[in-house]
Formats: sequence, C-alpha cells, structure tokens
Amino acid sequence: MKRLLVTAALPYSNGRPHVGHVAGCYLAADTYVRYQRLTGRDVRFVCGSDDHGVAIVLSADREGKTPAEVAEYYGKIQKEDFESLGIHFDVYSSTSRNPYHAQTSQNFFLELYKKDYFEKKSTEQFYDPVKKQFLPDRFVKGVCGYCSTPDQNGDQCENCGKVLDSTTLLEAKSVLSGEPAVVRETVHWFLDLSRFSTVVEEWLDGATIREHTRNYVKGLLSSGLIQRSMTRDLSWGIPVPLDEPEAEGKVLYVWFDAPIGYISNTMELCAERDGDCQLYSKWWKDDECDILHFIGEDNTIFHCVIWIAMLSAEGSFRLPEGVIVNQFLNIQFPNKNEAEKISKSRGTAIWIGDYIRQGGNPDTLRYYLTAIAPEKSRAVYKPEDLVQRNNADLANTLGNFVNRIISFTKKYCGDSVPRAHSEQLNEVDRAYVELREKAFSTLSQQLDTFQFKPALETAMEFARASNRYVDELAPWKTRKDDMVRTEATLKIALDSIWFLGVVLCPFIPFSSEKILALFGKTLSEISWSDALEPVPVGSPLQEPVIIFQKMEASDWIPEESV
Ligand code: B3M
Ligand code: ZN
Repeated sequence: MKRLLVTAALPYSNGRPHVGHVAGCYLAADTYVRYQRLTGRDVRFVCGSDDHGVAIVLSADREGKTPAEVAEYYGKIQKEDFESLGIHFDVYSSTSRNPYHAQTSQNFFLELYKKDYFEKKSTEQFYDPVKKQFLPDRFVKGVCGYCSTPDQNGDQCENCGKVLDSTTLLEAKSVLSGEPAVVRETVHWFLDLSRFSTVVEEWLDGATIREHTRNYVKGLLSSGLIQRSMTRDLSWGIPVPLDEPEAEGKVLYVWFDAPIGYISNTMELCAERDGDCQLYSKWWKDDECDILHFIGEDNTIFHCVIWIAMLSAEGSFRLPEGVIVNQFLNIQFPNKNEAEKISKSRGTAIWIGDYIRQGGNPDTLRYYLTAIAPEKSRAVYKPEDLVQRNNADLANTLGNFVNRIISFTKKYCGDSVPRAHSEQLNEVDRAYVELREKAFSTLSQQLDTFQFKPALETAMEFARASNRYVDELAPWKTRKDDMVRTEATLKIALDSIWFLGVVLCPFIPFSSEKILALFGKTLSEISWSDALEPVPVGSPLQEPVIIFQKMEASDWIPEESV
C-alpha cells in the first residue's frame, strides 16, 4: 500500500468555521483519513490557514487590526474548532507564520521564471482614485459579465464560477471607498494556462475525481484556458522575488502561494515529527506516495487547472492522484420558504464554536453533515433535520440497539459475552450474519470510492436491520424457556454492536470509542478488518453508557436566522 498525503483546502483566516466549511471538505477528508489509517495505511493529513490575499486585508481593515493579527486570531480558532469535531490534522500551519512557506513559494516562482513560463505584461486593472490604490480581486465588486449576477467579487463569480477581470466584471465599485473603480495600467507576471491544456486533460483522464468535477473541468478546458496573472499590487503577501523595478511593491497572487502551502506545511510537519524538513520529499516526490486534495466546489479551477499547470511547469513534484470536490451546502431555517446561502454577513451561518459551546455533540453534527453530504449535488442544512436525525437515527436506532442488547445480556447472561452454538443457528441468524458481511464489503467499497454519504447509509441500514433481527427473535420471550437460543441471539447481536463500533469509527469517532469501550477496547488498537471478527466468548462486557442524548427541538432550532 502506497503512503498517502491528504490535504484539506487551507481556509482563509478571516473567519470562524461554520457548518458549510465542515461539509465542504474537512469532514470528508477526516473521514477518509480515519478509514485509511484503520486499513493500516501510512497517512499524513495536512492543513493550515490561508493568510494572504485581499480577503484578509479587508477583514483587517474592518476590524482595525493588521492582516497578520487577523490571520493569527482566526487561524487559532479554526484549529480549535476543527479539533472539537474530531477533525485532527497532523499539522495545522499558516501561510504567513510557517517558516518555510515564503522561501518555498518564491523558489517555486523563480523556477517557473527561469523556465520562461511567465510573460511580463502591462495590463489593465481596477483602480480606486480616491484611495489611490489598485483593486485586485475582492477589493472590487460588480455584476458578473457572464451570468449577470450582481454583487460579485472581482476575482470569481459565485454563481457561475467563471473567473472575472477588468473586462468581465461590470459596473465595478471599489469596496474601500464605494466609488466606481477606474481602469489603469500596471505590470504583472502572467502564466499562460493554455500551454497546459494537454497536461491538464491527461491528468484529468487518469485522476481520482468525481464525475461532476471531471465534467466541469472538461468544460473549462473546452471553453479555452487563458493567461492569468500570478502577481498582485498589494502590500500583504509574499514579495515577488525578482530584481526588476516593476516587481517593487508587488506580491505573489494568493492562489499562487496558497497551494504551495500544502508543501510548506508538510515541511513543517516533517521538521517537527521527523527532525528534518527535507523529508517532505517522501510525500511530494516519491512514487510510493499518493497525494489527494479535498476541496469545496469553488476551489475546483485552482486545484484542477492552475495547480496542475504550476506543478507540471515546476516539474519536481508529483501531480495529485486525485481531487475530491464537494458541492456547496445551503441552509434553510424553519421559518423560511427556501434555502439560502450560508453567509456571515447575511447571518445565516451556524458556527462550529457556538454549537460545541452550547453542548452540541460533535458526532451528531458529523453524522448529519455526512448524511446530507453534498457529494453529487448541492445540499441543504435544516436545523430541525439535525435534531430529528439525532433522535431517530443515533439515539433510537443505534443507541437503543446497543443499550438494550448490552443491558439485557448483562441482566440475563452475566457480565461476559455468551456463546452462540452453531447448531442453534437458524435461517434468520444466517441471513442476518450474511447481511453483515455484505454490509462490510459494500461499505469498504463505498469508502474506497469516496462515497461517504452512501457508506454511512449502509451502516445505518444495517443498524436498522439489527433492531429488526432482535425484534424477530425476541430474546425477552425466549429467555423464559430457551436460554441457549437466547444466548445465541445475544451473541450475534453483540458481534453486530462491535461491527458497528468499528465501521462507524471514521464517521462518529467519539461514539465509536464508547461502543468499543463496552468490549474493553480503544480506537487505537483496532483495524478495519476487525469489524467482522466475532467478539470472544467469555470476554467481559463493561457497563452501558448513554451514547447519544436526545436533543430537544426547542434548544436547537433557531426560529429565524440571527
Ligand atoms: N483559501 C479558499 C477558501 O477558503 C482558499 C483555499 C486555498 S486551498 C490551497 O475557500
Ligand atoms: Zn457569473
């Protein structure tokens, strides 16, 4: 098995994580990493904050802080909030504080420069005559020239995903002064992406990627790639490492340095864990390692086109084995007729920190966000749905199955695992055990192919079948005159509790830990294939604990978005 480097998109460090971020890529990446580790694979999981770019400068401006202060403040919150959901990265660094990042990015830029991949051009950019400064990317807002959606940032349309510039963003206004933006000449270094269309296409054909992503990127390729500027007129960022007068006061485009953050963060991790930052090449330059990026849909062009072009131009790093893209998560409050975008300014965000501080169970949120995961298409978060799923699926179906079997066994068979005599097994038992084996292979196959939502459904379907199995064999009735039969039912059900404890680890690790603890085991000592191992007859059963509390709708359903 090859080693595996998994990255999750580096979030901009100008805000707290909300449910949309988690559903976008962090949860899927964590679930996959947990699964791969259970199968015995050597995995490193890399993330960190994306500190450069205009978004951070604008937030700093609003909050009366420096960009570095804003980045540090939110970077810390992001790390804590992800951690509180069990999303644990091997490294959570930052593109402004990682000691290797600036140099690695500048070297990368210089390598492309030496190979003559850049074209230095005078170009037209938006300019704010009041503030006397250029307005790259989000410093300017206007109407998308492709789909006419108003209020779009100067870099990319949120609605149609197209890249915008001074000719395709209409009615542009400066975000700084609110005044109409004018167009001025300035010099920048451009990467001609059209030179890479074949490389991108070939990569795309062999890549591990969802069908909708593949089609979207094919669409981008067929409409033709253009030149894109890899530098910006901005004071916050990594200086353009060129000794030319026009490079003065310019920085690398944030989307140039951000993905290089995956590399520099790996360097930081290797320095910390292996004592040598250069060992990062084991993860980035070695055929025995695969690289997988998990991202949200709005990052597709940057990872599947520009990053692939950058990597192949630079030439010394491996191209990613795949890019796993989730679509957007929208939100619908109970008093609203339709779903809306999750947005801080519109007050429609449900923040991870708030949920946890309010006493929310991290696994409930993990469970719900995977159950509605926007894997194939956009999905809608409904607060009342979270409560309903927690109560019906987790508390009633799963929690109840575990608790009633453990309590019943302890009450009538003592404190250890009873025996199932094979001659006692009937058709119902055999069909049920077969179902478990089938569930295992389906689940494994679904996780191998990044179908987290269907995989969770497979596990839950088996939990429902387990309740039906017990109801049908009714041990509370048979115990009156057939203890051998009763023990057989309980033993088979206990094997299923163990099975669920193992296969649910990637999805709801905190609860899995509690389930495994009933058998005296911990997460760190199990592997994926243990799921089908019968629990040893005679091994002790610990006291049952409540695994899932019911949620009160009134505590958890906001009447309106605030
Ligand atoms: N910071 C965009 C985002 O947070 C961007 C991702 C960078 S990944 C290299 O959605
Ligand atoms: Zn548009």
